[in-house]
Amino acid sequence: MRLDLFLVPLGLPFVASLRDTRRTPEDANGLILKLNNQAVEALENQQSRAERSGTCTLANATFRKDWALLTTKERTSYIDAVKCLQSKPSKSDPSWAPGTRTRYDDFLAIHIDLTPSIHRTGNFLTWHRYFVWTYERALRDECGYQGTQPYWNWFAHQNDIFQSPVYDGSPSSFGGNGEYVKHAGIFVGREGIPIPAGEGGGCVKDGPFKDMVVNLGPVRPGMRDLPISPTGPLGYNPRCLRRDITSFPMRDMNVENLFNITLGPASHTVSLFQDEFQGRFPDGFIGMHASGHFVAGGDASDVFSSPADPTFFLHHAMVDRVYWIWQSLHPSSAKTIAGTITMGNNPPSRDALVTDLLNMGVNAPSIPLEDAFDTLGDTPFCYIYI
Ligand SMILES: *[C@@H]1O[C@H](CO)[C@@H](O)[C@H](O)[C@H]1NC(C)=O
Ligand SMILES: *[C@@H]1O[C@H](CO)[C@@H](O)[C@H](O)[C@H]1NC(C)=O
Ligand SMILES: [Cu+2]
Repeated sequence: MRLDLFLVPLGLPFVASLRDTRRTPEDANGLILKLNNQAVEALENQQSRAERSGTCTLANATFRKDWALLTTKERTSYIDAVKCLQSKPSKSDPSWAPGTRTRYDDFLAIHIDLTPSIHRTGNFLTWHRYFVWTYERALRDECGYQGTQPYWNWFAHQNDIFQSPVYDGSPSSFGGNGEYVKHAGIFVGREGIPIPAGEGGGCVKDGPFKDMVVNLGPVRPGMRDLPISPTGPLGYNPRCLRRDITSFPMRDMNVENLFNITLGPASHTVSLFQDEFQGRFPDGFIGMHASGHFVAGGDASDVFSSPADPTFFLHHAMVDRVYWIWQSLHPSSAKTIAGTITMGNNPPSRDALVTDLLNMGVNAPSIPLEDAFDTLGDTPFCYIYI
């Protein structure tokens, strides 16, 4: 497959012209495509100037694609692999996570267990990068999936989220909304930014995950009237997958914000980038990362057990895509980190180190954080986004 077939020729002046005019393009969907092209071009330039080394290069990297651009057959092969993972027996130690039943649960369990040390921390971006990659590898190695991890493009279907091929309820989607259940709304973070209740709230009523059983959680549901798991965070609590899909949080997934974190003032350091990406909850600003979870509502709105919803991995692939774009366009900051080892430094803790290990539990060996900076080169990874 030739990479240049996917690229709109834009040239380096594109970034310069955005900076010069101090004007953001009007359309986030257009901007992300241009940024993606620009990121690939920057990598090509680094490679041709021999600023990059290692075995995985642009010539043999795999491509992660927009779910909307996959064929129906490609989508169903991904969904089949997810359902396969949900049917294979768990490998987790039951004395650690007594609630895990399936290989899918093994991913949910490690995310639940580590939540306080992988969000608003120095390892947030790299831990989630390795997590999504490990899941992609399990789909391929354990369930015969031939494709790559797709992403959910946040900037399409913002006004008609139920038309999104991710949530349209068809057999090649992740299903649509939950059954209507009267509830008091969904609340973001400890600050409790309110998201009005939508038309759902209950069990997902159509699509391939209609009968999915979620075995772990809830731990800290955004839908606060959901009872937390009586058996503890890693205990067995089988139930349906819940959603209350709403485009309300998408007000924070817009072109100004995308521009800000990729090329604008919030792109200048990793600290600004990751903090603006993860929202400023005291200001009522949810930010793109949390907004994507809250669009699905229900189980996805629980910071601990959000991977209960299989769309988690499409959302976090998009988070990783934006991180990858930012790294490619800011090579001098690409391998820097900021932040501590506790969520929002609460309780206060030491700074994260590039030698800290990214722990995947039974899903993959731990690797040092610094091995997850690059998606090419001599890392476990070998992919780019198109
Ligand atoms: C990519 O190509 C390089 C050089 O030809 C090779 O050493 C490496 O193993 C390849 N990597 C993958 C993932 O195919
Ligand atoms: C850009 O990010 C900075 C840093 O977090 C923030 O103060 C500012 O309000 C943001 N600007 C826009 C237009 O969102
Ligand atoms: Cu997470």
